[in-house]
Amino acid sequence: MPDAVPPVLRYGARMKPRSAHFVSSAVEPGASSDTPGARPATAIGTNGWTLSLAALALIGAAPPQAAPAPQPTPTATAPVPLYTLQVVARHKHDAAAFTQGLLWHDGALYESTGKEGRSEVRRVSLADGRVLARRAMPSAGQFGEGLALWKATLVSLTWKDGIAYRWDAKTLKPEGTRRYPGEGWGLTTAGEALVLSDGTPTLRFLDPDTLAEQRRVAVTVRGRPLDQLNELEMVDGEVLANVWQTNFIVAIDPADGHVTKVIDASALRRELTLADPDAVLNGIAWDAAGKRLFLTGKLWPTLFEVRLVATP
Ligand SMILES: [Ca+2]
Repeated sequence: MPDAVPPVLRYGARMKPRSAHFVSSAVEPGASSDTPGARPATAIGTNGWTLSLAALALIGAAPPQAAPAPQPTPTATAPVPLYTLQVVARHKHDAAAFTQGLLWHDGALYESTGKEGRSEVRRVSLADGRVLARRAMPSAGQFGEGLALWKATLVSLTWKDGIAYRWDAKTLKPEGTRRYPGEGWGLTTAGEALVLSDGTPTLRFLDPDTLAEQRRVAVTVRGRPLDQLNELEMVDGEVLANVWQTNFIVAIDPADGHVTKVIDASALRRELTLADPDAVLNGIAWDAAGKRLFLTGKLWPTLFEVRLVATP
């Protein structure tokens, strides 16, 4: 097996021979997914991630590894419950939207989209998927990423430019910029902070006004680092995160970063016959007042309202 296999896959492979078969067949020889800043399109097959993440959550702990991180607590290494989804409703979603951020506010969905020249922030009707208002990124060369709401202001990320844009939530009028170091992937609001993912296992907690870093946590599944965290949403005190290029969402304890739930959303992806490998699950919104959880993906024609279902 190539050394480039991400740690989470290696651990999964050690735990169960069947996982090793899937992992080795899903990774191209010589492909690297550990390169900082890289977003490999083909290095990791969805099957490898899928099986290994489920195995990691549910099967006994991997052999101890030499690791510089502090010893995880017993809670952080306990088996992680696996959930599936029940679809409550299906809504239209713009199949041309390369969804990077999604949230619910004031009776509508707000969405940020990616790709150079196609990156926007939008207000979207839940009832029919219509784009009610839209603003393009100021620079056509920028690749839009995550989106969060702070008071009456939307904050959107760019992938590699280190620039966050602020937008009036009512009018989508631009309200200036802020800087942050490193890449921007997902963003959500957690109390008095914004939480940013950047493809690594780290979640950064930022001052919502200045984006100065307040603190950070390392996200772990049973004590092992989990990277590729993408779109985020704060739901009932936990941070939900899409794991990029998989059909999995994890729930993360924002206090210490340990994964408390693994959610298998593969049924949604299966329902949509999408050939484009970029058309992955990415988009989580939570209507806190209505207790409604919405999921969609990049280039998906459907936005799902779902409920979590515990597996035996
Ligand atoms: Ca979100």
